[in-house]
Order: sequence, then C-alpha cells, then structure tokens
Amino acid sequence: MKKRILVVYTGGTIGMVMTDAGYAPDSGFERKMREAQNDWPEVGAALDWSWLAVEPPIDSADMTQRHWLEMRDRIVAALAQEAHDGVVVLHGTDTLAYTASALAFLLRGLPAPVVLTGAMRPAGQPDTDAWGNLFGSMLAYREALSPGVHVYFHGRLLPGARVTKLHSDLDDAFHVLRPESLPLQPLRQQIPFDYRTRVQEVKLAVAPLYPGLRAEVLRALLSGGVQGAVLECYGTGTGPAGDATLMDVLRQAVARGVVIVGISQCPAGRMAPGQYAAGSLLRQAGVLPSGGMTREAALGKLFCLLGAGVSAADMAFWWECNLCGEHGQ
Ligand code: ASN
Repeated sequence: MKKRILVVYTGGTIGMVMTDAGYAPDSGFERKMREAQNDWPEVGAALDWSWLAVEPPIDSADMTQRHWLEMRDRIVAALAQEAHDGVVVLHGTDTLAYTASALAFLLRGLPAPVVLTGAMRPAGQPDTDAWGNLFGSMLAYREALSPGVHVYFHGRLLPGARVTKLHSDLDDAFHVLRPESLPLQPLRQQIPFDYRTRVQEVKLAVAPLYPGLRAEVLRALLSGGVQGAVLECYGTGTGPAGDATLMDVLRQAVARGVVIVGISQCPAGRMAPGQYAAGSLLRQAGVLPSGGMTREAALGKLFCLLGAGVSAADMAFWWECNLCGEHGQ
C-alpha cells in the first residue's frame, strides 16, 4: 500500500531563485519537485503526495506566530478533508527550529506525523542539498514514524522540540544537543490544548542576560503589555541576583502577570537553579526554570500555553511537564 503524504510549501532557500537583491522566495516549486522526482523512482514507488502552498512563500526570517497558526489550520483542514499518512513541511532553515518547536505544541495529538525540512542551497543549483532532504524526508515515511513533529536534515531524523540550527552554511546544519528526552510522565490533569484548541497570538520577549545589563533596559523589554518572556540565564540558571534593582524589575513583572521562564545560555546541559544562591534568588523572583529546553522550545511552549489561555497561575505546573519531548538532557 502506498503512503499518502501532504507536502506543505512555506518558502525558504529550497525553492528560492536569484534576484538582484540576492536569493528570494519563489512560487514555482511544485513543478520543479515533480520533475526532480523522475530521478528518485523509489519515491513514486513508495508514496503519493498532494501539494499545499502557504501563500506567499517567504524567507523564513519573516516567520511570525500568525504564520504558525495559519500553517496549523491549513494542515488540520487538509487532513480532515482527505486522510494522509503524514505531512512534510518545506521551510526556510533560519527559523525552521522555531517552527518545529511551535508546531510540536500546536499540533499535539494530531494523528499524522509531521516532518519539517528545507535546504541550505536552492533546488536549482547543481550542488543543492534540496532533493536529498526533501525526498529523504518523504522516504522516512516508509518506516513507521512516531506521532509528533520531526525535522529531517542531512540524512538524520531529529526530534522537533529539541532541534537547533547550529551552522549557518554547512549542509549538516541541524543538531540536537540534549539527545535524551525526559520521560513523558503521565499527567494528573487534562492538558489544556491539542491541535483543535483555539490559540491566539501572544506578545513575547526574549531577553539574554549579559554582564552589564542595566535594570532599565530589562524593564523596557518587559513592559508594553508583554505577556511572557524567555530569560536567557547563565550556566545552570544563574543571573545578577546581587543587582537589587534588576531583581525588582523581575519581581514586578511577575506580579503584573508576565510569565518569565529561564533557560540556560549553554547549548547543552540542564538547569539546576538551586545549585547557586544567584540561581535560587532568580527562582524566588518568579522565574520558572526550563530544565534542558532550547530557546526555540521555550518560546514555542510559552506561545502555545499563553495563546491557549493557560493562566499565569497554572503555568508553573505545565512548564514542568514534558508535553512534546521538549525537556531534554
Ligand atoms: N534565509 C533562508 C530561510 O530561512 C535560509 C535557508 O532556507 N537556508 O528562508
């Protein structure tokens, strides 16, 4: 039995063409894909695919929460209309890891697996990695893929909620630096969302800590109606706890209802905020530690939970739960 795959095209280098200003997104990718498939007979032998383009195609640098919500709606609607064994999303690489994380949460419970892929060089170039990635991701469906969101790149299938773009020009651009997922523990209560839940756009901030960060700079970042923020802490979750004004800024934001989650700036390892007083104080100020989550995963989870209407009070519980394999180590 042939598998049936929904291919969703959002843009990215994979389908770009050269313009006066440099590579730019292009709409004519479906035809190029049908032609290129002639060199990959195993694809046609194993599966059929249907095409869905999110218009206009974009450089993924322009990706927004609205795009994520539209992508989810289009995928869910297409699968409701016609049964598919899986979805392949073609995406620019610059924000592919963010989209993979956001979709991992937004599409929780979707019966079909979703695989994101893209390319470092356009499909029209002789040395392109486009076809290996695209047809490789489709052929991955010959095996039984686990439900959820995956990234297929440079011959590897990676978990969507823990992947990061580590290289700006090598083909082997995507990696998972926390390879183990913590156990997906049985939940004591019903998860507040799945792929059918209405999710709204949310005002979020990402704030790296750095030596010399002034309290007023952080205050400005956390003002203006920001609903949630990812605070990029040092090492195991420390920060400038000796700066009373800066700690007040954090406390005041939390008191206003801003959900502040802390991740580590280290690309590998886990947070242990109790290890140092400088971490404990951040925790006491209301910063929720994120274990071994990537920035992409923390941002995607914050977006989905807040966008689904989870209250600031309930956030601490859901933040600790490993909902989509986002808690790595
Ligand atoms: N700027 C491109 C994008 O993210 C990079 C790529 O796809 N390789 O859309």
